[in-house]
This record gives sequence, structure tokens and C-alpha cells, in this order.
Amino acid sequence: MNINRQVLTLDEFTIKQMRDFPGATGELSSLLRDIGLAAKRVNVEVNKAGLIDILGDAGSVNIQGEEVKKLDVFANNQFTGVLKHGISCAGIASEELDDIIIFDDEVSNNSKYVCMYDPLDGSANIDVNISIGTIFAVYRRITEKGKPCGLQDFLQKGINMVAAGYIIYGSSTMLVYATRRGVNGFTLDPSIGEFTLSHPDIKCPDKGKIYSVNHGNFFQYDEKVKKYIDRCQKRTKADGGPYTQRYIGSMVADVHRNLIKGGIFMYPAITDKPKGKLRLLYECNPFAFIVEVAGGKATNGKERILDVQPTELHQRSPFFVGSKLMMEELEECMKG
Ligand code: AHM
Ligand code: MG
Repeated sequence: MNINRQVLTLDEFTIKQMRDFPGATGELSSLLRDIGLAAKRVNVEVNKAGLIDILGDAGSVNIQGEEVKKLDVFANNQFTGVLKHGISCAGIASEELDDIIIFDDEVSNNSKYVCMYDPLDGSANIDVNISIGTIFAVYRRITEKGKPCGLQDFLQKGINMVAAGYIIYGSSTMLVYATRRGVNGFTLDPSIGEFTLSHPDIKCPDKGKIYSVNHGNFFQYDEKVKKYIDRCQKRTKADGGPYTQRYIGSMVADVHRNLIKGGIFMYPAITDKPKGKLRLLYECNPFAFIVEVAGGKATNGKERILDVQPTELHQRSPFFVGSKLMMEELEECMKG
């Protein structure tokens, strides 16, 4: 019999990786499996989003008499639900929730990890059929096992992250996750309902030709940021250009593209939002981790993102992330 099966599923891959680590308990594999399950459920609903108009608007009652939930609330419930009922997570924080949720049951209190996520990032794009995503970060808790977790488990520096990832609900659905050992991408095969390894060991090219920024805010940017954007626009063939500007307005899609093709993504501070728009703990930090593991860099314009000590769950941060050499040029401009 010719058994020629090379494609690994997400579960097979994480279990295989765990076996290479003699001391591993399998909790991280289990947590990633839980996230994969929630992602599949969210994917089904995202694909039906266009039908919502037929079935009734969000917040109203559909033809089955059930309340139609907003997709971001639905996504939040799915991720929170799988992690609560799983065996690896002691508590969660979410963009959708003001406070952390401490699961506080016997299994959860003995779990190693806490998880933070933006369950549906770019959700303003749902109505117009543009890619959206989920972003997540996993930390080993610092509170004592056997007891409920606490806020200090969530306010850890990004450098302590154990794993981070995102799901992109796009032309196909992908789950990409990073541990310190590498970044790997899995594409959902709808015929079997499994994420399968499609992008092993992703590396971010050292340079690219794409810069992503909201040009509508240009006149609100700091002069140093404007200087870098000006350089991007003036790039010629002789110095690696011309560059192209791409900005979807869904960070997951923008950073995913730049990670694969090479590029830089920026959400600087603006006059209206002096701390920027994006959230440090579950938007900037996970992407900073993923891109750094892939060979790129991430800063807030002054400091490496992963070195920032968080003080609040929902704090915002300016964010610059991307290919190493492009980031180094940005850093040079930011020095003045
Ligand atoms: P959200 O968490 O409310 O969806 O906002 C985050 C999104 C990012 O995905 C995207 O990069 C950014 O907001 C776009 O913002 P803007 O329209 O201000 O450029
Ligand atoms: Mg968001």
C-alpha cells in the first residue's frame, strides 16, 4: 500500500512538537486545539454574515425566533466558552469584556495558562465582505497553581509570552501561531473541517515593498512618522522601490500579508488619539511576538513593544511592525 500522506493537521502538528519536549504536559497543544475549535465555529458564522440581512439585523429576532447576536459577541462567547471548558486555561481577557474572567473551578485553577484575545478584529469590515480576524496571546500564569488566577497574570510584559497567533477569515481561513520555536500557518480544509499545515516555518522577509498606514490621518502624525512615510513614497528602483501602499483596515489581514510578502504596518499616535488606537495586550503584543519570531521587529516608536510593562488591561499603544530592515529605517527616522 502506498501511504503518501504528508499534510499534518493542527492537532497532529502540536502533538508532534510536544513530543520533542520531554517535560511538556500537553496543555499548550490542548489550548491550541480549543482555539482551533472556536475558530471553526466562528468561521461558519462569518461565512453566513451576508445572510444576516435576510434573517434579521443583529440585535433583532431571526425567523427561528432566536436573537441574532452581533458576530463579535458571538466570537467572544465561542473563544471564552472553549477555554472555560478546556483543561489548560485559568482565565481570559478579551477586547469585548471590561474585566478579566477568572474561571475559578478545580481544573482551571490547576491550569498553567491565561489567554487574551481580540475575538473579532476589524469587525467594522464584516458588512462589506472584507477579511477579518481573531488575535490571541498565551501566557504562563505567575500566580500559584491550585488557586484562581489574577490580574497580574495578564499584566505581564510581552517578552513573557508563550505563544501567540491569529485566525484570518479571508478567501480561505487560516490559523497562524508562533511559539519561540517558530511560526507556522494552517489553512482550514473545509472538506474535512481541519486546519492543515500549509505554511511551515514562516519567515518574514528582511525587506519588502509594502507600507500600510491610514493616509487619512497623515496630517495628524508626528513629523518623524511623516518623514518615514515621505521616504516610502519617494523610494525609487535604485533604492529598492518603488513601494506600494496597502491598507485594508483589518490589522490581521494587513499584517498577515506583510508577514508573508515583506512590508511594514503602522498605527501611529494621532492628535485625536495620542496613544494610538490599537490595544497593547491583545492586538500589538501578539503580533509583535509573531513577527519577531519570524525575524521582523515591532516597536511603539520609542521602545520594543515586547519590553513594555503593561499597567492596564485595555491600554492603547502606537504600533509599528514589520520587516527588519524597513523597521530599522523607521527607527532611524523616529530618533529624529
Ligand atoms: P477594532 O478592534 O475595533 O476592530 O479596531 C482595530 C482595527 C484594526 O484591525 C485596523 O488596523 C484598525 O482598526 C483600522 O483603524 P482605522 O480605520 O482608524 O485606520
Ligand atoms: Mg480589535
